[in-house]
Amino acid sequence: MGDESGPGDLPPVLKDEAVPNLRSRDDRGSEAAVVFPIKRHALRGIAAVLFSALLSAHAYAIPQGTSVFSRDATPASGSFSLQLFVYTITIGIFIVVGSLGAYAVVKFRAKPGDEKAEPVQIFGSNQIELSWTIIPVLIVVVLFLTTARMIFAIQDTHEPGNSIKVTAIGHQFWWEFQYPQYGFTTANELHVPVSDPKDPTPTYLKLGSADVVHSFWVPRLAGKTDMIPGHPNEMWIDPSKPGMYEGQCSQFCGTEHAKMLLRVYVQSRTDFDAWVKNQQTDAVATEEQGKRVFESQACINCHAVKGTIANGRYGPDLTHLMSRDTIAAGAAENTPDNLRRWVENPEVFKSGSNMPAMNLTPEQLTQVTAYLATLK
Ligand code: HEC
Ligand SMILES: [Cu+2]
Repeated sequence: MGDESGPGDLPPVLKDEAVPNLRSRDDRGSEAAVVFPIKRHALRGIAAVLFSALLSAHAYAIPQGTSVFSRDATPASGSFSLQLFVYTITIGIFIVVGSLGAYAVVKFRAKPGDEKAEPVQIFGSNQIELSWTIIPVLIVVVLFLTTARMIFAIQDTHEPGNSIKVTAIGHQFWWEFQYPQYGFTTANELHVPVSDPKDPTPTYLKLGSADVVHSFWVPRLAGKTDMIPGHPNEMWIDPSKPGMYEGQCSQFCGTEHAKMLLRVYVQSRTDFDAWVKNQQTDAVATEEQGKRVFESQACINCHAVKGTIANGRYGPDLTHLMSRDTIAAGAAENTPDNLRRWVENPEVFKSGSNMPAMNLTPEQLTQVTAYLATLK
């Protein structure tokens, strides 16, 4: 503090003199014009809150797609109950603070004749200061502890011996799924057996990345987990109902991030075993001409087809391409027509994909497509 500091430097409210009414009469003249926009903003705010409540109620009532309110596996139910707890507390805070605010706005409005009156000047209150410091700190501590407890409950599980192991690797802009126990690799569509709560067969995933950071997210089954290059992460799911569960990369990873979709097919044990058995077999090639075109092109530097010379790892494994419902990580349905259009020019479905247009002749295209269609 400098030598000159003294009462003269204090702001007027701290001085022992009357505080001048800061608003001149002229300002007050335009009050009516100010009130209306504020009302309109308030109405818009209320409408927005109601609209989002409606959306949440909808997502809550119809648990499908990628709703964060649905829960079809243990980790998702865990985060759901935590979510409810957090919402209860935060909605409670909203109601208390909102009503106090609304009460104060109505009760302490300027009334005609107030111009000359001086409001009561209050300079601090230990009780109020302490309560609005301690209560929020307690709330934050409670939220922190319950969240930490849930994170550890989900992470520190004992992996049963009969779990399915999958290594999932994020690529720009598709997913690789390796099944080390069964010795095969597939892409974009993960198959797992349904897990009966009485005799759980959970799937444990090791998550990695071939390039940038991606994030594995199937909202109905579990929270997001990042796929970080050089830093393997883990997660598990134990879906209790058969069905198809949609997911999506949830970490911006480049131009086609939005078209990096994934599907989890939860199957009965018999269906899953049959699927595994088929994935383990080599490709049966009956389209010799198409196979020759495929193997004479750069396709084999990027794609693997088990049992042939094609063993590229840069793109998805194509050994059982036709066992998938979609191509290019959900960008298009897997039909012969779409396959042809994709190989002719991947840009038609995914303009930023890392597969180049291969400039095949129409005849070569027909042959390659016929070959791809045999990879069942
Ligand atoms: C430079 C590497 C590269 C070459 C060469 C290449 N591809 Fe691809 N291919 C990719 C990548 C990467 C993807 C995944 C694109 C995505 O989903 O973002 C892909 C995807 C595909 C898919 C969809 C697979 C799926 O399950 O989603 C098919 C089919 C395919 N390629 C066929 C071919 C054929 C046929 C050729 C040769 C004529 C070929 N590719 C040449 C890299 C390549
Ligand atoms: Cu991604």
